[in-house]
Amino acid sequence: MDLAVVTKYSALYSKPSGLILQYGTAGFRTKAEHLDHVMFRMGVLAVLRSKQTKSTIGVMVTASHNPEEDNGVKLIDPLGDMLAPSWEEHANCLTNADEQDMLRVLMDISQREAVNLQQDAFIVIGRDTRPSSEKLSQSVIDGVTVLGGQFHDYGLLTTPQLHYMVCCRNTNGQYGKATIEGYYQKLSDAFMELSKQASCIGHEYKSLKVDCANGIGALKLREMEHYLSPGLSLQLFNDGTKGKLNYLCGADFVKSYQKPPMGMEMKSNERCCSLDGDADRIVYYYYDVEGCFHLIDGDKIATLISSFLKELLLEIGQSLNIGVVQTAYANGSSTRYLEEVMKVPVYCAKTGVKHLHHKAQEFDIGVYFEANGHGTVLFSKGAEAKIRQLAKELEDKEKKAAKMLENIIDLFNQAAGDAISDMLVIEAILALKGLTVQQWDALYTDLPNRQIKVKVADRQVISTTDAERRAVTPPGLQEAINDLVKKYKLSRAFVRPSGTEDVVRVYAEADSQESADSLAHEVGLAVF
Ligand code: NG1
Ligand code: ZN
Repeated sequence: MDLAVVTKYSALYSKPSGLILQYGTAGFRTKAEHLDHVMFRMGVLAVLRSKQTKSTIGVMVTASHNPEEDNGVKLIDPLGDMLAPSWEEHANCLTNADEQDMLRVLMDISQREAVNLQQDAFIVIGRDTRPSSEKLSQSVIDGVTVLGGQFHDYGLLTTPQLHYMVCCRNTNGQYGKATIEGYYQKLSDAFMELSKQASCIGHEYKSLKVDCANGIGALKLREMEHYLSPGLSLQLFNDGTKGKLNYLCGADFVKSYQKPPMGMEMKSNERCCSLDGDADRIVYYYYDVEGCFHLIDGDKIATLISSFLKELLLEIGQSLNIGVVQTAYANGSSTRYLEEVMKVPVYCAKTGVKHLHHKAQEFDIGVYFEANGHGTVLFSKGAEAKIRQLAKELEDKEKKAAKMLENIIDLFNQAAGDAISDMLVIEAILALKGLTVQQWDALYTDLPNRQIKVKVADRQVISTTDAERRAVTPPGLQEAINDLVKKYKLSRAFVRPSGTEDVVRVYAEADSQESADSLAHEVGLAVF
């Protein structure tokens, strides 16, 4: 195989002059019309990574919660996890190379990573419902085939479904079958088992209203619905038949604006949830009888899940260690509740699930969620084997608890945070514990908080440390933030450059909404 063949075709995918992109929190993202060359080059890079790892690699075309006009691409590594950091660097070099430097960059990557160019390569591809996604995924395929890579195009998939496919293919089907039916079957089997256990103790599922952000989640939940019946009945809103993707709806909108999505019919005390544009995030919410809106975010999801897992471990008499991983965006009340009431160790990682995933792998059971509802639970090989063995050996109450844990393991998508899988876990736990959405919400009270975006000339002038909780540059910024924070009670604030949008994000929390709002505003001014 001769790398020079790439240069013959890459001119067809010309790079807009002067455009420099960074492989950020979740791959490359920008306006869809600027991404053709990136897609072609990422197809090529995926082939090199596949040859090097002798494994199937995934390429997902999506820009998740970003506007419909945007798009993006990310590579999925052999175990279904995010691309290794050294290859993110290669992705940057390749994407930003001028046409005449392409061959040199490709040869450099191949040499440094000792890629055997004669090795076979296999790539799986998925895409979201954006109008630009189909054409862009064709550019990925062109990049794959130019280097002789084999591929399977799954077409429309949620991001976590593609992570699942990659994981299945590289573990000889041990994780599950690498088909969309295999995914539905695995999750619904586990869910229906839990469902039986819930009805044995007199609890039942009710219906759930789901805002699908006018995205892929709607299509996939429609396909999955009959696997879940009788059991859970879903009412889908913002299913893409009328509205625009992520516009005034979806998990990111609900979390950022702390209000319900457009197009959802909500009655008081009804349990509702929102997915994001590629269905890897979920948040819950409801209106109380006084008409007050309550958001149940990723932090409260992590709390519900870890307290349930802790109870089950206690019942089966196992001291497997549980750790919870959050980011700087986690509400201060959630961290306090987890540490002080639940006595669970909590760790703070940098934003982006790749960082949380990595940290969560250190525990027997690692629960990780971003406040925006992106997360999952990882079970170590040892913990999983132990639980499966106990589910066979134990008796009575202990056996039931071990079986529940076993089903929970199968219900989680351990390759990546997955809104559909998380939704089913949450629904199962609520039913098994007989909890209403209000009781779940009442675990603790969130500190009022505000997140805002600030446009600056160059967001990269801001660098941070301590899991993004303190600014290192520009000089004086952190001191200014410290002074502002001192003015408010129970307050905390930080800034960081976004990895998916050309903005600086500001987060503030304080004892009242007014204080959180004005602290965020003042810190925003300090960023200029
Ligand atoms: P950036 O734009 O780097 O803040 C956002 C989210 C991340 C993650 C990624 C990928 C916040 C504050 N940030 O990243 O948590 O979900 O998008 O979708 O929500
Ligand atoms: Zn997403």
